[in-house]
Amino acid sequence: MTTSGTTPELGVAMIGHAFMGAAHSQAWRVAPRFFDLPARPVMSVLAGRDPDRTRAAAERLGWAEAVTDWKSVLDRDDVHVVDICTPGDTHAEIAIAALDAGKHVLCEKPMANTVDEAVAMAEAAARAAQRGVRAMVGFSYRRVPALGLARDLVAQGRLGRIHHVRAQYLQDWIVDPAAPLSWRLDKDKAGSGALGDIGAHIVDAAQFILGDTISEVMGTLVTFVPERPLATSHSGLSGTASEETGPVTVDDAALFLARFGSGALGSFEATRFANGRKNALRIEVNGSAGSLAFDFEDMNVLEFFDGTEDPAVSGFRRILVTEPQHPYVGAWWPAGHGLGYEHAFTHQAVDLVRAIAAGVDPAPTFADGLQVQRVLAAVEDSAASRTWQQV
Ligand code: 4PW
Repeated sequence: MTTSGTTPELGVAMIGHAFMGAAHSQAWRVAPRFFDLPARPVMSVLAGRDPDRTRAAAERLGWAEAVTDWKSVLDRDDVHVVDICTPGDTHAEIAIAALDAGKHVLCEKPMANTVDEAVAMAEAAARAAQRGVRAMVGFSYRRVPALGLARDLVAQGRLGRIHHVRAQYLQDWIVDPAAPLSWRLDKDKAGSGALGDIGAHIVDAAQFILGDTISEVMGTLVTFVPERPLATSHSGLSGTASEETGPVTVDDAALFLARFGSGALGSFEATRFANGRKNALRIEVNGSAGSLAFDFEDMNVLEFFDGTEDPAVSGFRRILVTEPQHPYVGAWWPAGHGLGYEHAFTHQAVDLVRAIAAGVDPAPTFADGLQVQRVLAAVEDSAASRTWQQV
């Protein structure tokens, strides 16, 4: 951190400037304006491959400088945090180099493309932590206030002993066979398909809410459309299709059963073929004393059933998670005004800055990211062998 005036400054270098880069830029820009932070993030430099596109993105998203060599940011004294928003195939190299150079790291999910890469990253993070350098994985949905409240209710014992977790992440952006081959459909770039891109989010969300980890899985993977038009350009999740086609090398959908350490049973479904479902991250938890349910398409609501109430008047109730008492909400608007997709990224930036200033490891750590990677790998092994696999 650099001290200028009374509040120390935390220089940020972001690598990558597409969909996730835009979400992270918004977070860095907004976090110090709404939250009382112990250090002020400064959007110092944006790194990307193409000079013109990187310069244009830096201007649009609010970065002071643009560079094309990400390694150059590691030598700069005004850079304290490296924020990795690139596809998964580059996460390990960038994160390990940044941590070894003494920079704090925020890395988009899934943390890596393979367990071996994730192990090396977790080792680098453990080495760095001894020097006060912090590393965090960008599982942003755990920063949605309703999921924070869900975790609090479970931790308070309001659900009793947990029996079931039912988690789904449903999207439909490639249900059309003419949708182009984005990098998210390329195993070399993305590691896996729906499994790693969105399945990783529900694995993290479920483990976060329960405060428990998955110990065993049995799953299957499917690729419904094995060949697609190549993409000539990318925009958000989609892009423009060319005449030429290429193979889809990842899963379109992933389905698996899971056993948690506590004995709870889970079912997980991640698909980009759920026609009509745009970003439905859903999770239902059933315990001996109650249940809760969440759907990201109605993200300011948590449904809660209190099984200890008089059955004559009990039932699921919709809690509007927009009160100042709810996680993160007090920093925003008056009660009832609601938050959106981008706020979770702001909360993520806030938690990282606070952890760096406090000298503690920010959750989810790289060890947590490695554990999720092991779950994903176990699902792939299970799909290949058609057997239960230990995580
Ligand atoms: O991280 C996720 C992405 O890779 C996002 O939160 C949603 O799913 C939107 O795109 C994918």
